[in-house]
Amino acid sequence: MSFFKLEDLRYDELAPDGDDLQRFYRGELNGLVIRGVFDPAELEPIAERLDDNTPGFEKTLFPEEFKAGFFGLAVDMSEGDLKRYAESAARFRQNCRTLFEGASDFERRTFEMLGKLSGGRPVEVPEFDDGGTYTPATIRWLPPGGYIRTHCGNECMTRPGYSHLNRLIDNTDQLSYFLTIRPADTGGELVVYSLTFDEVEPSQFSYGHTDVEPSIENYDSVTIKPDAGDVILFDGGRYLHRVSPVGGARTRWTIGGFVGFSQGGERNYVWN
Ligand SMILES: O=C(O)CCC(=O)C(=O)O
Repeated sequence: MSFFKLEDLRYDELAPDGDDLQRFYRGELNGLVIRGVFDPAELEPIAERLDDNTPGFEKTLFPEEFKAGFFGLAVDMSEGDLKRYAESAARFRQNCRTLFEGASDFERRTFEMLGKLSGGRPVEVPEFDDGGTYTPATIRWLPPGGYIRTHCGNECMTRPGYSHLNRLIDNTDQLSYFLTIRPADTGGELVVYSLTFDEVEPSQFSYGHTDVEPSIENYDSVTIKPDAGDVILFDGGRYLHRVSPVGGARTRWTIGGFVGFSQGGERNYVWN
């Protein structure tokens, strides 16, 4: 039996009051591929707009070796400058509405989906005291040759950018969610390892980031490659994971971030 409990279902099969987010926290489920959340035909024009960055998103680069980056600013990479982060989040959300014009709205559809998975709890973007908000997502940009090194979500909680968020969220875990806008022609798979964050040794950190690359292939893994329109929701907080090098001629585009419970568990937060 695999270490990773992965389920696969269609968006139109989701019950209105499922409790899958709780199942993740109880360890009954580790990954869920939700097929057909968006129509692939409405996503290809969006991928083309991203290729040209017509909405004018700001870019953040991953470390140079990844040959990749993302559109928007992620809070864990904000160096604790939450004012700059909130301003960037507002611009990202506006650009994202422009990006999805003519298709289903990204935030509306994603929150609808998460609402169905969260047993009727409210699903919200965290807010700052002055009314500014987090962004629910950023957009991963992996051109041919690009990849994302092995990492996990819960390491983000140790960074200065989480100083406000750590007072709102249940810090036991955070889940990752990604909508595939355009998959890689070849490669670009999500590889999830059996190694979990609590098993990473202090010597396996470099500048506050997990650095497990030399030994990671000793662990069991599962490989997942969702199609355009599918959402992968998985316990990327606990499980170390990476994106394998993108092959072919086209850029792989995904949009997403993190989902977690509020302290007390009465609501779910979505952020990146
Ligand atoms: O784009 C993906 O499929 C996953 C990206 C990822 O793991 C991350 O950005 O943390």
